[in-house]
Amino acid sequence: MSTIERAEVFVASPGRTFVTLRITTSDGVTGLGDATLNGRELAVASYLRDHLVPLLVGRDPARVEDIWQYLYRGAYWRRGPVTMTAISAVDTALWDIKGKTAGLPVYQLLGGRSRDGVLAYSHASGTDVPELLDDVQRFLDLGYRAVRAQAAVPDVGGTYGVRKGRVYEPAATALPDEQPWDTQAYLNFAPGYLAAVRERFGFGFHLLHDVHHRLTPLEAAQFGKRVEDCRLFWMEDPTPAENQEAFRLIRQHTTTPVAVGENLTSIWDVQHLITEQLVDYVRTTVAHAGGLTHLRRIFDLAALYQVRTGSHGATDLSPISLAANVHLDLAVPNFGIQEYMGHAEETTEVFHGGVTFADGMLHPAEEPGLGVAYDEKAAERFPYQARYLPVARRLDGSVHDW
Ligand code: CS2
Ligand code: MG
Repeated sequence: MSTIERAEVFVASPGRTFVTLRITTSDGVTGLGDATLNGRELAVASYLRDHLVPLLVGRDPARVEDIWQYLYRGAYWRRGPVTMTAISAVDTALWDIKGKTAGLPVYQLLGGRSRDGVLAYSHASGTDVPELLDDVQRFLDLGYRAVRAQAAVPDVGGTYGVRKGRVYEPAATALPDEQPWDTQAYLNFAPGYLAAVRERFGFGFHLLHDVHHRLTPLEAAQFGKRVEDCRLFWMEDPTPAENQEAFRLIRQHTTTPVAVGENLTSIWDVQHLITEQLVDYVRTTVAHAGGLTHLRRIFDLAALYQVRTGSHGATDLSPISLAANVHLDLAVPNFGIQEYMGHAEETTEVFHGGVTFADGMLHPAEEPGLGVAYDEKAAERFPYQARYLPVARRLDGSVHDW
């Protein structure tokens, strides 16, 4: 019987910081997992190195479910982003190994292809409306059939989602950048630029928008109502989702579809959102919601309630977890859409292979496993750099949700 011989944790910053787990079996088969938690990377690296790796060595790598249950129930302290990101990385690496051992791409182990490709959306943004419209045009020209639109709100330095450079990277400073936020200014401005996008480009593509946790439930209901004529594919994270009941109010007032879950890390965190159909898309990911083993459970629960998948796929999810998500996206019956922001040049020097984009859709590699390789030698050229996500403050100086 093959056993887990070693598990190594790599922390490097090729374009941005990534934490990568590599498990090697006694047969010499390796599996990769993404353990990146934006702004708290070293916490997960330590959780893996100091607490999980000693428990993995010597185990049977084929026992994926058993190891998941052992790491989840055996911790006593359950759930939360650090624990679940660490478990996600182990789980993903074991599925990679299972695919390589079986000689099959991982999607074949998940039920095989249910669709020809995985519909993708990317991020158009602008420091003003004309720049946003040009950026939407750019993504349509690249073949995207779904585009997210975010524009800077005049005089509000803390508007979420406005890219500087090739890819949007919010974790950009050595300490949290405290940014001003004005909800009223956002509510006065954002519906207008979403309407301007529809005005210019029509309704022949999916238009998405990320509110990014900024509104109260009532403000979110008002916003959703205001943008109904824009026929959004979804409004994302309209209000913080710790209080799942808050979404009942939004549902009572608007038919704008709702997407939630990128920062939620277990089935229990989305249980009522799904079973009460308070959301239309669940955004949980392989990277942070327990790997393929747990994410598949979330997606199966969602399928019972006509909730579709819409996994997070920002730059801080490495090519490993993005690839794993696309393998699952390809197979699940209730797939909705996959976020795809792409990665920086430096990132692709360290992570080789993974998904390909063509004609608006993503495709996983056909080789056994997940189809991603990690070049630790190249990674040495990009030593770890501490980076934090911003913190938002209202105009009166009090902390707001970023
Ligand atoms: C965003 C992310 O991609 C998204 O929908 O919410 O940019 C998010 O802010 C970052 O991934 C947080 O690390
Ligand atoms: Mg988001």
